[in-house]
Amino acid sequence: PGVRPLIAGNWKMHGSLAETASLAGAVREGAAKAGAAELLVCPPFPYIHLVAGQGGLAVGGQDCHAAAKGAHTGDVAAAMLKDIGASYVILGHSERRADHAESDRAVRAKAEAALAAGLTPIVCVGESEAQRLAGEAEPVVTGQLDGSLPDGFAQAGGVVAYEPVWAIGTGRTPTEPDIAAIHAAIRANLAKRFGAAGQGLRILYGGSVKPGNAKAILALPHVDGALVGGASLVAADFVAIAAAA
Ligand code: G2H
Repeated sequence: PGVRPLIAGNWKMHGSLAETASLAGAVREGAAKAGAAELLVCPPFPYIHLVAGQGGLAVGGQDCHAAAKGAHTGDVAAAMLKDIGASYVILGHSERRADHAESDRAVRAKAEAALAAGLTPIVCVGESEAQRLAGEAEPVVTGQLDGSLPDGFAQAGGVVAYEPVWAIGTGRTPTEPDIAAIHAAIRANLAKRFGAAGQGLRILYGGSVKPGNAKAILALPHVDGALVGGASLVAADFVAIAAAA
């Protein structure tokens, strides 16, 4: 019952042409074992075309620009991602918020561009370790949602990813009750803002998801999938995570 889980691999800035082709092939071969979950991989921009359009796997970008086109050297438009076969785009990942000073407002503008191009945005939110220790995780996350999600988000089936910054690539994760508490707060925020449409949106957990912890995390209420970094670079691990959903 409920929504179809989404298991998304964020390949970040990893892989060569050859490695990407082989990883995508191995994930595709393993997809049969992934059960009911929807599988998504998000390669670096130059490799998206390698993976897209071959069936079995949805493909997404890791960012897009807020403008439809124009003089923005080095940037990529949402419509370009759509054009080469992407159906999703990750937006506002904490690494982009940190490396490129992306604000909630900027993320919202990008999400609007994604919706206009027919891409499903996966908007990332999450507290820092200092915010967690100060007991501010929940207001930080709901504040990011208020600022980052555009009005058309729910109607388009947008996805939220909760990624505590201190759990990313560190091997540390919040406790199960802590994950459940934030996911419940995200659900309440979505329901308050979007009504019934907010109830059916998928909320992913991200941050050091591995085959060993996936089952427990994915069984929590309001955890509708995972955004997986490091473990998504090993096809067998990624497929095992999907099988746990
Ligand atoms: C969090 C996650 C994927 P990892 O950034 O977005 O990465 O699983 O390596 O913590």
